[in-house]
Parts: sequence; structure tokens; C-alpha cells
Amino acid sequence: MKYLHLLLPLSAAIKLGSTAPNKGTPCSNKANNRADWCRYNIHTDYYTVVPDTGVTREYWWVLEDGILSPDGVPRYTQTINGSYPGPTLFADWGDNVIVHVTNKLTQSNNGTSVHFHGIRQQNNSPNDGVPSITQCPVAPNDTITYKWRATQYGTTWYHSHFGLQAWEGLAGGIIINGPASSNYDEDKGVIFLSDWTHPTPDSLFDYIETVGPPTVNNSLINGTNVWSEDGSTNQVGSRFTTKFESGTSYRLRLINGAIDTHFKFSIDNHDMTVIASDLVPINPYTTEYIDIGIGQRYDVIVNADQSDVAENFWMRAIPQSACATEPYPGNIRGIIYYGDSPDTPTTTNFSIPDSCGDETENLSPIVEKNVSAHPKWSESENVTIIDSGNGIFKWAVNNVSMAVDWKDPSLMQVYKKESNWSTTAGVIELDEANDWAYILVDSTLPIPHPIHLHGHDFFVLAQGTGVYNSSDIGSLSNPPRRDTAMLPSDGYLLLAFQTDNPGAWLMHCHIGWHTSEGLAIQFIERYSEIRGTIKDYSSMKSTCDNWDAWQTFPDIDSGF
Ligand SMILES: *[C@@H]1O[C@H](CO)[C@@H](O)[C@H](O)[C@H]1NC(C)=O
Ligand SMILES: *[C@@H]1O[C@H](CO)[C@@H](O)[C@H](O)[C@H]1NC(C)=O
Ligand SMILES: *[C@@H]1O[C@H](CO)[C@@H](O)[C@H](O)[C@H]1NC(C)=O
Ligand SMILES: *[C@@H]1O[C@H](CO)[C@@H](O)[C@H](O)[C@H]1NC(C)=O
Ligand SMILES: *[C@@H]1O[C@H](CO)[C@@H](O)[C@H](O)[C@H]1NC(C)=O
Ligand SMILES: *[C@@H]1O[C@H](CO)[C@@H](O)[C@H](O)[C@H]1NC(C)=O
Ligand SMILES: *[C@@H]1O[C@H](CO)[C@@H](O)[C@H](O)[C@H]1NC(C)=O
Ligand SMILES: *[C@@H]1O[C@H](CO)[C@@H](O)[C@H](O)[C@H]1NC(C)=O
Ligand SMILES: *[C@@H]1O[C@H](CO)[C@@H](O)[C@H](O)[C@H]1NC(C)=O
Ligand SMILES: *[C@@H]1O[C@H](CO)[C@@H](O)[C@H](O)[C@H]1NC(C)=O
Ligand SMILES: *[C@@H]1O[C@H](CO)[C@@H](O)[C@H](O)[C@H]1NC(C)=O
Ligand SMILES: [Cu+2]
Repeated sequence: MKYLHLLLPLSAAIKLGSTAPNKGTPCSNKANNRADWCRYNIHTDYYTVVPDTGVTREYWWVLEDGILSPDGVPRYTQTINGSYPGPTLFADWGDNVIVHVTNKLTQSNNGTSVHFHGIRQQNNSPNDGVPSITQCPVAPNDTITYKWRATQYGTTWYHSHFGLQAWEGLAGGIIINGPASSNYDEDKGVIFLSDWTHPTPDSLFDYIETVGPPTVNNSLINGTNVWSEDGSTNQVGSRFTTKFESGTSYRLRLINGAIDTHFKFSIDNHDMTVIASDLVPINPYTTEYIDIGIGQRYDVIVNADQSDVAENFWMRAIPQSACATEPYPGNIRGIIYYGDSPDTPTTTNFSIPDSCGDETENLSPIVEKNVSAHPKWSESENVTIIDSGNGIFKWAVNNVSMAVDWKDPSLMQVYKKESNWSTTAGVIELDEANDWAYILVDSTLPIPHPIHLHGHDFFVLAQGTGVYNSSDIGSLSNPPRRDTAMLPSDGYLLLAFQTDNPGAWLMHCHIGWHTSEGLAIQFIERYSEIRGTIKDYSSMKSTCDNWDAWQTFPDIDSGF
């Protein structure tokens, strides 16, 4: 929606007391009024109102092979402009974003894509960046250009959606500046949490399909950590450090970009105030530690008010052994220091239970939305493991392990006016506009799964262990809303969303191995309107043509 005042006489705009800028003038806020944002604020319904900044942020990214040593051990890493995590993408709420991605990877058969996780892509499915669903993979030496509008604000991340590339290194943070639900002094930027394997994820994939998930070797805080135990003479790498000025409050933007690790995050002696879950601002709550599942984000504010206790404190990302193992789980630590330079802290951790839970009960979105009690669609998705022959295990939803064709993405099929989806495409068609879908995901297997939906924030209606019973459903009045939530071990997750965004949208488990093993379905939402959202068919086709000419080998995994 455009600025209303542009349609009004100037005097009316002035009468509104607007501090709205002319196009192109950036909005901002100050430490003591973070809820405000020009003529908008934290209560503005960002699903319908978007500042028209007139600003376009343009980025050029080159994906290339590298050898990096984030924990001191050199490893082949796929990089964006040479780094892992990749460069942080910055925008203001309402900006247009253009990202040119060039594939300079030289390893065998590596196409690529970039998905902007959690970005709604309203009427913009072709820019969602999912091979086999919204585009063909980008062939080596080819460039793709993604264009989208920052209609939401907060913290998120981008990553390749091709094979296991997101964990080969192709991932980074996104910061979209906007209002906040609590004041703070300084923004520390993203803190990207991830796990790390010394053999590459691709080289472990056969093992995963035949034996099961391997233990990862290590985890990283913002792309760095030590390797092996403290006190060991051959410890290598270095810890993440950041300085606190006593009396200052800091915003930290936590992202879990791991392949298989659920973290609890905390800073010894310091409470955190949580102000957003994924890209949804919430009523602030205070906690000593936070569960952060794979693909989830939390924005937290920390007051630097403990300098009388010590000068150095441990920041901890604790892999939860209830759903992931690694050799030195107590050693994923960074240092918060009040002095001139960091020193080894001697602080002790809060008492933190080990579990792979979710923050659901604490999440109350500021912009309230209700859910209809009368969904048009109620789908039940049973998650299992199936033996797909030759001792290869795949994940399946309703007995189908999703496998789609790199050369024939769903959007291309829609463009060609086909709808004869193959059984392994895992398609659920949702035709009517603005109706409600309830999706029950359940599994009797003892593994939790972070479930992520593209193109939407969904509402979490029920989440628990055992068998779902309709009496488990929570309030339909402003339930927690986000884009990634945990399906508990041997349990269920009931989520709901409205068909307010025509497109082909993947819903999948965000454990990297499981995505590649087909734990996914796709929604074809409002088929008849999707073709109209393909505004640049020629570039979609040229990506496919270049890939077609390049791919002479079989698809290797689920296709995304
Ligand atoms: C990445 O590299 C390209 C090509 O060298 C350059 O144009 C671009 O500015 C770089 N971008 C970032 C974010 O570093
Ligand atoms: C991409 O390159 C990696 C590293 O060499 C390799 O293991 C993987 O199989 C390649 N991906 C595909 C789809 O061939
Ligand atoms: C990409 O372009 C470079 C430079 O033109 C060339 O050396 C290389 O062989 C090309 N790679 C592929 C996979 O075509
Ligand atoms: C984390 O790394 C990113 C670059 O990847 C950097 O922009 C950011 O400032 C770092 N975060 C902190 C808290 O230092
Ligand atoms: C790293 O993890 C792999 C896969 O689980 C394992 O085979 C290897 O032994 C580990 N490496 C070290 C140095 O612990
Ligand atoms: C925290 O510290 C206590 C006591 O030192 C220890 O028993 C416990 O295992 C630690 N918990 C975590 C999650 O680190
Ligand atoms: C949601 O429902 C509650 C009553 O259950 C009502 O008070 C509130 O106004 C509704 N909110 C919206 C945004 O419709
Ligand atoms: C899901 O599938 C498993 C294995 O076939 C079965 O035991 C279980 O009862 C199914 N659950 C539901 C809710 O249908
Ligand atoms: C799953 O599919 C396989 C073959 O596609 C079939 O043999 C098996 O009976 C199916 N299982 C269930 C629980 O439907
Ligand atoms: C759907 O039909 C078209 C046209 O007949 C055909 O080319 C395509 O292969 C079919 N797709 C599937 C998935 O069967
Ligand atoms: C569902 O829960 C209700 C209320 O607790 C209970 O009466 C009912 O028996 C349960 N139904 C099933 C199928 O377990
Ligand atoms: Cu999973």
C-alpha cells in the first residue's frame, strides 16, 4: 500500500503530524522510541501496509569454492564472496531488494539457488529460490536475479535450496530494519548459530541414507569456534567475542542455520528479553535461555548490567542431546567482555534442561490475527521413514518421499497449464482464495522435526507428544505465528494458514538431511492465479535452458 498522504493535499499530511519522509528518505528510530517508524509503528498491520520507501537495495553475490577453517580445521566450503556465513543482507522495511547470484562453483554438478527464508514473496513465488518448485537450478557460470519487497521486518536468513549447499556454506543473515517491541541502545547484528562437519555434508550423504545421521563434529557461533576440548594442547580455532559497555542494552539477532542441531542459547548471569520470533514481533518476555530450532530466529535484548559480577561471561549455544549429538557439546561458547579485551570467563551456566522444545507458549504476536474455526481444508500428514530399496532410507509424508524434477519445476508446469502432478511431487492443491487450511503433521518416530513453510507465516494451533486429539487445539485468537515450528518427537504439530498468496510453496523439515531425503510436501495455492505471478517468464526459461544444457547426470536427491 502506498503512503496515504501522497494522495492527500499537503496541508492534510501536515495535519496528520506525519514525520513520514519523502520517498527515499530513510526511516529510523532512536533508543527510546523503537516502537516508531516514520508514520508507522509496531502495531501497523504489515500484512496490508508497507512503507513506500522508493529505495532499491541491489546486491551482487558470487558463489565460489573455498577452503575455510571456521574452527581451525581446514575444510572445502562453498562461499558467497569468499565468506561463511555469507555477507549480511541489509534493507529497511518497504525497500525493494535485488540480488544477482552468479554460480562460480566448479565442483561436479553443482547447480544452485538462493532462498530468502521467511520472506513472504507476496504474489512473487518465482523469486522464492527453490529448485524443482519455483525455478531450475542455476547452472555453473550462469547468473540469476532475485527481486522482492521487504514487506516484513526483523531478522531472517538466506540459503541455497540446492542439495546440501546451505550446509556446504551457502547461507547468511538478513536484517530488515523496522520498529521493535522494546527499546534498546545498540544493534549487535546477527549471531548465526550453526553446526559443522569436518567431512563435507555431501560426502556424508550416502552414510545418512544407509545408516543414519552421523554426529556432527562441532558447532559455530557466528561462523567461529575452537575445535576440541579446553586445556587440550592441540586446540585450534578461536571463539566468538563481543564487547559489552556497562549500562548499554543490546539487540542480538539469533539465527539457527544448522544442518541437524537444536540449540539452547544463553549468556551466563544475563537475562534476555525476547522481542520477535521469526519475522513476527511479539509482546516481550524475559528468560534465562531460549530454545532455537533449526531455521528459527529470535531477536533478543540483553542489558549489560553484570559488570559488578565479572568482566568476562560465557555466551553458550548448547546442542540439545535429546535430538543431536556432538563430541564437545559444552564447548560451543563465545565470550562477552566488559573490559578492554576478552579473557577466559570463569562464570557458570544457568540451570538449563536438555530438550528440543519450542518457545510456543511464550509467543504473543503484537499485530493480532485470528484463525477461522471452519477451515476449508484439513490435511493430515503422517511423517515416517520408508525403505526405498537397496537399503536406502528416505523420509516420507503419507508414505511418499518427495522427489521432483530439476528440469521441470512446478511453476514451469503451471505456466504450461499442466496439472498432472506426479505422485512423488507431494502436491496439495488449495484453490479457493483466502480460505483456511489446517495442516496436522504427526509422527510416531522419536525424532523432533523443525517444520518450515514457504510463502506464509503460519499459526501454531497445537503441538505436543502422543496422538493428536481435537481437544488439544489451542486458542484461535491470536495464536503464535511464525514460519518454522517444532514437530515434537513422537508427537504432532497442528498449523493453520490462509490462502492469501498464490504460488507453489514448499513445506519441509529443515533438518538438512531430511530435506534432501524428501521430508516435504508442496502447496499449489490458487492455481488459476499463479501464472499471473510469473512476470518474467523469459528469465525463468533461460535459467531452465541453461540448466538443461548442463545437466547430463541424474537428479541426486529430493530435488531441492
Ligand atoms: C561480491 O563480489 C562481487 C564481485 O566481485 C562484488 O561486485 C560485490 O560488491 C561483492 N558483494 C559483497 C556483498 O561483498
Ligand atoms: C556438489 O559438489 C560437492 C563437492 O564436490 C559434491 O560432493 C556434490 O555431489 C555436488 N553436488 C551435486 C548435485 O552433484
Ligand atoms: C565458466 O567460465 C570459465 C571462464 O570463461 C571457464 O573457464 C569455465 O570452464 C566455465 N565453467 C563451466 C562449468 O562451464
Ligand atoms: C556476525 O557476523 C556478521 C558477518 O557474518 C557480522 O556482520 C556481525 O556483526 C557479527 N555479529 C556480531 C554480534 O558480532
Ligand atoms: C567428524 O565426524 C565424522 C562423521 O560423524 C566422523 O566420521 C569423524 O570421525 C569426525 N572427526 C573427528 C576428528 O572427530
Ligand atoms: C550447568 O552447570 C551445572 C553445574 O556446573 C552442570 O551440572 C550442568 O550440566 C550444566 N548444564 C548445562 C546445560 O551446561
Ligand atoms: C480476535 O478475537 C478476539 C475474541 O476472541 C477479539 O477480541 C479480537 O478483536 C479479534 N482480533 C482480530 C484481529 O480480529
Ligand atoms: C502413521 O504411519 C505409521 C506407519 O505406517 C502408523 O503406525 C501410524 O499409525 C500412522 N499415524 C497416523 C496418525 O495415521
Ligand atoms: C507405502 O507404499 C508402499 C509402496 O509404494 C506400499 O508397499 C506400502 O504398503 C505403503 N504403506 C502404507 C502404510 O500405505
Ligand atoms: C504432464 O503432461 C504433459 C503434457 O502431456 C507432459 O509433457 C508431462 O510429462 C506430464 N507430467 C507429468 C508429471 O506426468
Ligand atoms: C480426546 O480428549 C477428550 C477430552 O480429554 C477425551 O474425552 C477423548 O476420549 C479423547 N479422544 C480420543 C480419541 O482419545
Ligand atoms: Cu526432519
